[in-house]
Amino acid sequence: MNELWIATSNKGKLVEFKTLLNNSNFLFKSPAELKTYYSPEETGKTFEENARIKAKSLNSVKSDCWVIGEDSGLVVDGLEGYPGIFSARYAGDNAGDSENVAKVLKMLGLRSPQNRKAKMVSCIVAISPSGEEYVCEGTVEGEISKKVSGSEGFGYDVCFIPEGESKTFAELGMAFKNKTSHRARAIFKLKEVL
Ligand code: ITT
Repeated sequence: MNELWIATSNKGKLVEFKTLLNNSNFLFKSPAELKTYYSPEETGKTFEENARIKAKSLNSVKSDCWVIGEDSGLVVDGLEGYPGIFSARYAGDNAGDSENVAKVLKMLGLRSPQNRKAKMVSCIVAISPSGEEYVCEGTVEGEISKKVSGSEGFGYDVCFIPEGESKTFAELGMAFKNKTSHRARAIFKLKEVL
């Protein structure tokens, strides 16, 4: 079976990738299985640049397989697009999900008038065994909740209400999220190139 290497150290992302790609003919691998790979610094200015940095870094040690890198995050209109590409480190380099979420709610609470419109973005860069590169992006529109709610998913799922719903992704659950999320939409495009 062909190997598909997923350049992420985020367990929540990895579970979603495996679920969403599960009917494709690949054996999924991740850098945790390599002793020689270190997560690259995300020095890009866009989701796409950072996804490419991750994909290329893993491709440099796994060039004979399909490799994908993904950069994702939350873009909040009322925070001028922040946390955006800084989503993983919004509350500081060592911040965890709950601290990042708390900072988004706090920063929005300080704004008047409040604009809670937001979107989640997933940008995947895939590199084929012959070195061709493909970019697949997905977004889901929504808004930031007033308080955290729900227990499924990861990251900002506890404070993101997708458009047309009144509950957060974390309350709506994984089956719902995997049908409608930014990552589901990006992976739908990815499946066409794999
Ligand atoms: P890798 O770079 O190793 O893939 P990471 O967690 O650092 O892992 P990113 O740089 O792409 O990943 O940062 C994404 C941030 O956005 C991180 O804080 C996630 O928790 C959050 N995020 C990404 N996808 C999300 C989702 O589907 N739901 C909620 N939050 C999400």
